[in-house]
Amino acid sequence: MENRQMSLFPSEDKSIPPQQLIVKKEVTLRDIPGLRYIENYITEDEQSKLLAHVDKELWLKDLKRRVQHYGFKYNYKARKVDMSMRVGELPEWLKILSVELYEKGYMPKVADQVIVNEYLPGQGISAHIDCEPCFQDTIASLSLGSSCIMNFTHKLDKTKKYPVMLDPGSLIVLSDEARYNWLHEIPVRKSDMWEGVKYPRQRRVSLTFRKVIVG
Ligand SMILES: O=C(O)CCC(=O)C(=O)O
Repeated sequence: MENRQMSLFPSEDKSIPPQQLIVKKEVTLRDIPGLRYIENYITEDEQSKLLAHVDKELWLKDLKRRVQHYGFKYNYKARKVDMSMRVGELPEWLKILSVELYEKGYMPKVADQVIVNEYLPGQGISAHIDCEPCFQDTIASLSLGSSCIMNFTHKLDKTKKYPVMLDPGSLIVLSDEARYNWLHEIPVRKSDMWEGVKYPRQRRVSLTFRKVIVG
């Protein structure tokens, strides 16, 4: 976001409005090593600004859900990305976030590829592990607009399955085991049950940051 004056992180600075002082809580899951979940990574205001950027851009409509690809186009069918798929630098509003993810230690390198996914109620993404030869270890995904449950299933032992509630404004980071040994999916449904409460889904947009392996 150009000229962004806000930090993504809470601060003691009394001049910062209360909305930006929401506590950022990080959760790691004992059963899924390498999975980090950061609540309130960005504020509601920052979500709205990011959504405004997203909504100015063109959507690709070749999947069941709409997507946008930045940096490199990813070929879902061939599970491939190479220099011929380079579509240019990340736009400034994504570059700022990529650099922040690196500087705050969430990603070991600055991401050079971002996929924006849009999920309307009733849309999801099937269980998968992100292409191993295409992208480096750590992958980070920012949720905007709506909550949803993401299920993690161990690739060798399908009885190991854990739902993780992704709140709007949260960040999820997959590295090591979580990146390579666990499938993640967003079930196709219109609402999620979490701790006995029903959460109807609204439009959710995610920004997923990756570092491409080239050559
Ligand atoms: O929507 C998300 O948070 C995850 C997206 C995802 O898994 C993908 O693009 O491969």
